[in-house]
Amino acid sequence: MTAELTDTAAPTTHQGILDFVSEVATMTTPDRVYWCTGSDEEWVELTDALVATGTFTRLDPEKKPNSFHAASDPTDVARVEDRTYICSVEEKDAGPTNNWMEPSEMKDLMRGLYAGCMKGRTMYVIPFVMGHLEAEHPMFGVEVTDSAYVTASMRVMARMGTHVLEKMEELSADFVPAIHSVGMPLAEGEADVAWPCNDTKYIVQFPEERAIWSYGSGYGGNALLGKKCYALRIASAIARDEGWMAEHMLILKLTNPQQVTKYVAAAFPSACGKTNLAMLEPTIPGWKVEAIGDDIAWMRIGDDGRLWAVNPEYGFFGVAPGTNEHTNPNAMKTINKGNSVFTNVALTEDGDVWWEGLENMPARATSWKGQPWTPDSEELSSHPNSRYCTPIKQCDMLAKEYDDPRGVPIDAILFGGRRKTTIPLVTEARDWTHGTFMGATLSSETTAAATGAVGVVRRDPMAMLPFIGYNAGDYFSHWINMGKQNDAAKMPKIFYVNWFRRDDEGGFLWPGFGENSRVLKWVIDRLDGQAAAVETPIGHVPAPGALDVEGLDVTEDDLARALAVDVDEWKAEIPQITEWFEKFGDDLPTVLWTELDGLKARLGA
Ligand code: GTP
Ligand code: SPV
Ligand code: MN
Repeated sequence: MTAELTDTAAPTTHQGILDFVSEVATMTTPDRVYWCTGSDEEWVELTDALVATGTFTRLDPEKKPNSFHAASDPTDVARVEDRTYICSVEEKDAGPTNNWMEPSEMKDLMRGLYAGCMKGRTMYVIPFVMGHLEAEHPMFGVEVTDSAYVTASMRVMARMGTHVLEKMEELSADFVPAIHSVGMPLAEGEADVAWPCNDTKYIVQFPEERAIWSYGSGYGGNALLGKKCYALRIASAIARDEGWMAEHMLILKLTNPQQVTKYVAAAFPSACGKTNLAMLEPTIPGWKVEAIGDDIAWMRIGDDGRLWAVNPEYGFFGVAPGTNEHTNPNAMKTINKGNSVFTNVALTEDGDVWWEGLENMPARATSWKGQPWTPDSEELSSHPNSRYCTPIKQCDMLAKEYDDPRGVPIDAILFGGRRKTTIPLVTEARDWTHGTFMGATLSSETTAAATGAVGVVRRDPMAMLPFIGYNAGDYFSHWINMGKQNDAAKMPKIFYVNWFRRDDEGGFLWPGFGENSRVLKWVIDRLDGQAAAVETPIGHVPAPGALDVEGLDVTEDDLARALAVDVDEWKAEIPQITEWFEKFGDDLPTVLWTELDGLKARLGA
């Protein structure tokens, strides 16, 4: 049995959508075509079907109402960066950091894979909008997918359904056509598996055509095409053309004890703390954080010359392991309200979910791989990249500005990564260009959010390495130009943070999570010159005593080491940065070489 909803008639006269859907149906030959409405009844039908096929297990409604556990195929657990392509017309427009294939060659190859690939399945048509439906230029998409899991998840992560389709029809709107297939057709009478997928995977963006073709994976970033594929890869290419920015950034609202409000955006690589910072519960008295977004920010210059940001998403697709009442109480509250999908975590005997780092470790559970699990088991109960998928509107500390199509004016941008050494807790850039240099040279240890080795230091510019939809050299130029073409005084100040510096025993020097509010306070106070800083070769860092550590349980020594600028460690970075920049040849803005020269001179390197 497949997760099947009945055929529905096309509920639109939008010719472009009708043509797209019929073309894909002709190519992929699904048994049924179902147009999603976004209704509550549809959710019930979809989730019932997913339970019937064994993809979903319903959780105990007393614990997590209207919520489901899913376990993927063990090979389909993360983004596949080596299978992700930017198929620009010219190879140079994909740049040195993306995989590339000539678009028609890629299409021929994928048409071969797509031919008949939805046989035995339902093709779901999901009209969606990234960002607000009431935006000045709403950003529409239509995802067609043969996965009920993807359909259910898209309902949580994006504004979608009949009201979006009606608006597209009314405006005769352009849209990003997005094709997704798990790549596992079913022969007549063949039983389905709980997590259909294919060993062959392609995650393909056509930036000029603004189209997305995805094949073989059911995992979030590979399959929920509104998210990374559209809102970052395609949108970054649109943003470059139109003079705005699509970034891998959280957005938060910060209110100080004097009730002054500031807005912060922060770019950290995958699984490096965006969701946690966005939902932070400050440990310093009188400060308040409200969330606006946890993964993606679209930022445009407003009429007032400031940089205004919106979160284009509608849900959180958060890393489960490590999430608990201490590290992220607001995420816990949000998911405990229910209406959520948990993928690749453990299932407990009493119908709840569990993962490493969560309180109340169960004596027995079923691991994400479907095996009996106990605290003595050698294997993890949950995949390190297991995720919760939960509606953003359930978050009590969501700022009211989330619903404002204009977004919020950003006061500060933070870059950050996961580095055991070298990078201090916080550094302030001297100006926009220096901040762009910090972003362009951002480095971080790889995580389980993408397949491949974990813990390897790599350059991840602006935390966008896997998400820049064009030549990264041109992307750096776009960043430089955003500063040049706009009033520098009105642009956000840029900072670089690192919550992950370690001591000699491998322990974190900085306690992180809620204590990161102390760093936010210093950042905000720097904006109007209230906090003291000292100049170092790499930028301004907190002057001794300038970071509010009242009541913080950290030794003086650890604090000093967390904040330290070690000239020798920085000298060791220089050849790596040089090698990184050389990759871009003439496409690297020369001001970034100038910044590197300045850094070298200041370090005496
Ligand atoms: P993506 O959704 O993949 O883009 O990740 P993200 O950037 O939103 O990362 P997230 O906030 O989910 O954090 C990833 C992991 O880092 C989790 O296991 C967290 O518990 C851990 N983490 C987050 N913030 C901190 C921190 O301040 N200190 C330490 N030590 N760990 C943190
Ligand atoms: C990331 O990997 O940065 C994520 C999760 O936010 S995914 O949507 O799967 O890309
Ligand atoms: Mn992310």
